[in-house]
Amino acid sequence: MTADLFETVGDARPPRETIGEGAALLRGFAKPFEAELMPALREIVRQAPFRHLITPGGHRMSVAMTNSGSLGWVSDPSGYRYDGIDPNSGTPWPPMPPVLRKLAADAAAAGGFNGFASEACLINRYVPGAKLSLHQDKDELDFAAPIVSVSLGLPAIFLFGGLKRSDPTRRYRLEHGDVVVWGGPSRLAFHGVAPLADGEHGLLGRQRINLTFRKVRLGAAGR
Ligand code: MD3
Ligand code: FE
Repeated sequence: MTADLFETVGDARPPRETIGEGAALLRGFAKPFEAELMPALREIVRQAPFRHLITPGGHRMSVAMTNSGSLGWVSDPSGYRYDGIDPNSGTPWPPMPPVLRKLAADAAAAGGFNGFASEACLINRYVPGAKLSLHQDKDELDFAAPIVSVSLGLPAIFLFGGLKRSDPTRRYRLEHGDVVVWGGPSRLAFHGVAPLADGEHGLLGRQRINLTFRKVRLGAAGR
């Protein structure tokens, strides 16, 4: 009766769910980090405020972004790239606080990837209506390392597709504290986020924050 186990204990959200080859959904994994995480994020945003990047196609993204770590993801009319310098301040991105580093490494290990040393933490902020169109994350040089994503605040509908843009997508509701580890063949899967529904979150108010931890460079140990 193992198939009935989750029903019998009344848990509709098992703690670890395999949602694709190399992709693990860890419900609530970030909750124990919450108390340390929130002030650390506030400090990053103080040093490098959220901004709406312009895509190479000239569109202003509805999601606002900033970064922490030795590298940050940026987009401007000349293209997408990783850069050690925040173009808004002309200074390095705020360093990755130990609590972020540990959350990413612990989650990666729980997802089956030991020794994950992330160099970049991209921080996305969604307000109601903001969305992220279907895309692949392929501006990194190291596809052997996973990407770890942490959802905070309002819930979002995450779209998870295949290796081709035209592949069908599955929908997952990602809630505050949920963590997903995307490695192996899932690393290059198309994915996106549906327009954020309005709501009010007890801790974060009317927004969703998503952290994505990335190892960018080949071979180099993350810093
Ligand atoms: C699947 N962020 O920043 S996190 C992104 O919720 C991004 O803000 C979304 O996609 C967000 O690039 C989704 C989940 C995610 C992140 C990276 C992936 C899923 C992924 C890389 C490969 C496959
Ligand atoms: Fe992405």
